[in-house]
Parts: sequence; C-alpha cells; structure tokens
Amino acid sequence: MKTPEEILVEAQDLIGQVTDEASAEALRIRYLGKKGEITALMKTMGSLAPEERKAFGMQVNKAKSSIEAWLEDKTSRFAAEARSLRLRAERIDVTEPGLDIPAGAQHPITIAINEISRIFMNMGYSVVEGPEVETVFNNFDALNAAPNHPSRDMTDTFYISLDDDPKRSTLLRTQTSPVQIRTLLAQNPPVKVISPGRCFRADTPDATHSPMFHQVEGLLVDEGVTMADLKGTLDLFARRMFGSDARTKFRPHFFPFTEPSAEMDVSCFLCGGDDPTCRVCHGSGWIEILGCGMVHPNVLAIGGLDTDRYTGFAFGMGVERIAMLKYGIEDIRLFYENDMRFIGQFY
Ligand code: 2NL
Repeated sequence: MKTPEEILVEAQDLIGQVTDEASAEALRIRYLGKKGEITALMKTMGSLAPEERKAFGMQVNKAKSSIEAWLEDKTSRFAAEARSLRLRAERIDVTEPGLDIPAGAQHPITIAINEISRIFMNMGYSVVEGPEVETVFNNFDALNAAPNHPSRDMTDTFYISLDDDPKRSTLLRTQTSPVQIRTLLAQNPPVKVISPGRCFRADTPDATHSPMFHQVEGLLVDEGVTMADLKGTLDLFARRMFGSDARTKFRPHFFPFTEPSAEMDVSCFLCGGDDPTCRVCHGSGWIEILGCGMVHPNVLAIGGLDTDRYTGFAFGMGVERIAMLKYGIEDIRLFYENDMRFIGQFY
C-alpha cells in the first residue's frame, strides 16, 4: 500500500494535468471515493499502534485536504471558464439598430366610411350591415326595378345562382339598398339607418370604374317625413363632410326606388368655382356627391308599411368617389393595390 506522501506526490502530478471536469471527478473517486486510496488508508488506522496512529492520521488528513483543495481549485476554474464561454456566446449588441416592424395604416376607404358613419351616427342613425351575396328579390324586385331594367342584365351583374323565384336567385349585391330592405322587413318605423359596404358590378376597371367598390346608403322612414327633411339632412352632412363653407344644390334625377329623385351637388371645396381649370370641379364650381329621393310607395309597401301613414327619404353615395375627391386621388385602382406607400398617406 502507498504511503500518504506517495499518494500526495502522485495526486499532485495527476491533478495538475487535469483539463476537464470529468477527469477531475475520476480522480476524486480514485482518491476520496468509498473505495478510494485515501479512504482505504483511513480504514487501516484502527490496526495501528496508538503511538503511530496520531502521526499517520495527520499525514492522511493532510493528503486528503490537499487533494480536496486541488480538485476544488480545478473544478471552480472549469466552472468559471464555462460561464465566460456561455456569456460570450450569449452576448448581444445593445447598440445594434432594432428590427423594422412596419406599422400598418387605416385604408382611405375605411377612413372615409368611418367619417361618413360618424356624421350620421351623430344625427341619430344606426349603422347596419348585410350579406354581400343577396337575393335578386332584395337587390332588384323590392327596389321597384322593372323586370327589364338594364342593371339586371347578366353583363352588368354578377349572378351566383339562377332560379325562377327571385327570392331564391342570388347575386353579388350591386348596391347596399338590400340592407335597407332587410331593415324595413325586420323593424317598424321610425327607421333611421345607414348601410356602408362592398358592392359589385361587372365593369371593366379604368381610372374611375372598379367591379368592386363601396357605398354608403341611408334610409329614414317615419310619419310626416318630407323632402325638406331630406334636404336639411343632406345639406348638414355636406357641411360636416366638406367644411362649413360647403353649399348644396339638388338636381332632378330618376331612380326606380325613389320618387321624386335627385342628385345632390356640393360647391367645390377646392376652388369654390373660381378656377376654370380646377382638377376637382373642372370649373363648374359644383361636384356631384350622391343620389337621393323620397322612398317610392311601392318600396314602402314591400316593407309592409301603410303608405298613407308613412313616408321616408333615402340616399346613396359612392365611397371611392368621395375619397378620391377629398384626397385628390386620380385613379380608383390605387385603392386595391395594397401598396403601403399609397395607403399610408391618409389619416
Ligand atoms: C346613388 C344613388 C340611391 C337609394 C340609393 C334607396 C333604398 C331604399 C329605398 C329607396 Cl330601401 N332608396 N336607396 C335612394 C336613392 C339613391 O343611390 O347614386 N348611389 C351611389
């Protein structure tokens, strides 16, 4: 059996050569483990003569604590190296510029719809929505459109399914009026709603046409509603939308669903009529903004209303047209390209 000194010298050499955690642990087991060399020496103590035991014990303890200290020195060094390696690997450059998270923007059509809706909500109107796939009945028949009306033509309207029964034929709605029809069928007067939404017509796209576009329609039905209510309401809308200087005029027109019907013009918010080359009004001083009229009695009757008791007015406007006028946008197709350089310009 080796002496404590021999073990000490040998262990110092071997521990000095250790370069990793696993071999340090192997040496700890070899010397200090249950069957280790130092442990074995300790077990021999009992058989020694009492006068030898003290000196031998001191030598064994010295060897033991030295080996423990050297191993501890190694393992703490390894832990420190591992830590600094990890810190180096995990280091981040806090001065590096951040990732660009591009912000979205509200679409100009959404902005315009919200602005129009807010003006009518402030006048007590509710905002209602309906399906984009409608029945032929709600889209045409209920709105007093003659059976041969040109807007019903296959080349003008996207039909989904055809049936002899107009309540079973479906199409992509060509205006949001069917939402008002649904409202008339569902609730009693007073009815006071606007219906913003997407509409579809089989148009070839150009600078002012798109097969998909947006409308806001409005409907008010009650006892004693007159053309004066229509004019007052839409005049107030025009001033809220285009500024307090805006003036309106009504020109007679024809729609199957209103009688009498009119188109409303707003005085030019850009030049006020002073610029013969104005890009907005082209020198006329007036801009066509919407169509309107007193709800045709045939339409009220479809809603189950007593046409001697109730009257109402309705109107409809193209959102793209209003947004183009207001923002000076020259091509309707820009709205649908999802180009943030365009969309991000409006607020
Ligand atoms: C336009 C004209 C208009 C209506 C829409 C309507 C709805 C019902 C009854 C009667 Cl339920 N009328 N809507 C009335 C007049 C004109 O729109 O030029 N739109 C872009």
